[in-house]
Amino acid sequence: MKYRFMKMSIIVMIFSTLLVSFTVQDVSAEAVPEWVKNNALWYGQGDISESEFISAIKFLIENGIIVLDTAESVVSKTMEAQVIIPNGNFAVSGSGFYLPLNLEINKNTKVTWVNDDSVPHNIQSQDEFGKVIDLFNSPPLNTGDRFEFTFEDEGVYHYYCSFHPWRVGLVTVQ
Ligand SMILES: [Cu+2]
Repeated sequence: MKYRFMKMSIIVMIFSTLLVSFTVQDVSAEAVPEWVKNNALWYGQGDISESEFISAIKFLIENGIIVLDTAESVVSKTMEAQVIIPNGNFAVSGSGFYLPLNLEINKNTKVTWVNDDSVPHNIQSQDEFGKVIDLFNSPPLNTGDRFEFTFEDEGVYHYYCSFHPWRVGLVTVQ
């Protein structure tokens, strides 16, 4: 009898921990189905397996009875990517291409260009015909300077450096 009381205490502890670590919306005793409550008891008594007990918890999460705190922050999290302007990028000949030359990202990714070259560069957005457009346009970036732009819409975006117009790059947003 004492052993059984201990098992019940453990179940209560498990559920208390779950309730504290998750944001629980409209928690009422009625929201938790009877079979889930029974599962907790049966699990404590060793009548059902751990995986069966976990399925019950999963049911509560999938049906919005237990709401995970992290769900919203994952969706709104901004992704990040980088383009390096490498050393030697200024030279007409040579392989100082933007790294990567065609950056492929998802929507809502913040792209940071970093000037790793020994001379200033800028980033000027262009249309598909090479005409400068007012979308993402940086001031001159000295060595070590950064420029950021967040791409919110799908498409293929062209850019170049007005000091070294032979340097062109692409950002493809899916
Ligand atoms: Cu340049």
